[in-house]
Amino acid sequence: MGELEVEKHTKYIISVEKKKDNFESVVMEHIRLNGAYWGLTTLDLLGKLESVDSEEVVSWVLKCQHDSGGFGGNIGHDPHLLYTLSAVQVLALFDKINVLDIDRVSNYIAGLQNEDGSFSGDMWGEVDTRFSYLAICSLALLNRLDKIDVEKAVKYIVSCKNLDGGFGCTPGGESHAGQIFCCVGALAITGSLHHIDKDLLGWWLCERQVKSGGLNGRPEKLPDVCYSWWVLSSLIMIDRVHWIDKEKLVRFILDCQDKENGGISDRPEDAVDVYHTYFGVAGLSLLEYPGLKAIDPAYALPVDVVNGVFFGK
Ligand code: GRG
Repeated sequence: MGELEVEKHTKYIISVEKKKDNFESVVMEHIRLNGAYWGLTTLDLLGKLESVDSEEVVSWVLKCQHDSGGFGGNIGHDPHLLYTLSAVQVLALFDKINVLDIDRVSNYIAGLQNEDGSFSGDMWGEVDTRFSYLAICSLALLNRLDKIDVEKAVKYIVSCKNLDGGFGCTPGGESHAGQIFCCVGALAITGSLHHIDKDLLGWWLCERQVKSGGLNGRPEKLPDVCYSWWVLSSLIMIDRVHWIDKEKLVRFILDCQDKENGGISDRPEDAVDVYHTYFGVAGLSLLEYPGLKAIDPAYALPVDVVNGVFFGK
């Protein structure tokens, strides 16, 4: 298993940021803003954020903004809530939310709320509880939750709750750990966790741990490092994280490292990428791995960054 390869992961993240023509950069072209959030948050958790030029990052993020006020995944791309939250989070990492025209961004987000309280991800109208989380988390960080009907937003999320205690994309949709994070996160941010049966959901979530120590996203599926975030953050928010074997999960994540070139993969021996590197390090942070900054389970940002947003530095 060994230790967390902090220096190698730092080098790996910086190399992905710089390269524009390798396979990983090309397949991530349309979600580069998400990639920036994953990579930069990883660097911050590792205590290495100063290795990037913050002015360069902030000016690039602003170039991804669309006339509507929302952000695209890269310069000139269409806006979507998926990239808008990443833009807000990246700016928060550098204490630069104030460079935004906050009303313009929050009007774009609020304009995507539907009559039943749900959110569309963009102007094309797809509805998903992921988008409820993205809207609520972004507006909370922008201090503009008052622009939406929070009560209706909560009611819609609760309508996506299943008999097994979990949540799906839309009412009646299968419970999935990723959607559960979105729903629990949005309920936590809006002070609505009382809508959750914590023992029932906690039981479903802790059953996600398989023999190797890794977590899967739903029954009978393979474990994947990213669920170390989706499952663990949800368990923490409902106060049931002591129901899994933390040591075994730490071991699983560390076994997914590329110990030679840095980066973390979905499962041991697979190819690494920035997404799994982030969720591996974020999972270890939730598990209180020594030397890592603490991460907030609802806002998915380092705790000191969240405190800076709400209480000032
Ligand atoms: C700020 C951390 C953060 C998130 C933003 C976009 C979003 C909000 C959350 C996405 C939640 C989600 C649905 C995660 C699941 C991602 C994933 C691994 C999907 C794969 O699904 P399947 O069915 O995989 O291919 P399984 O593991 O079920 O086989």
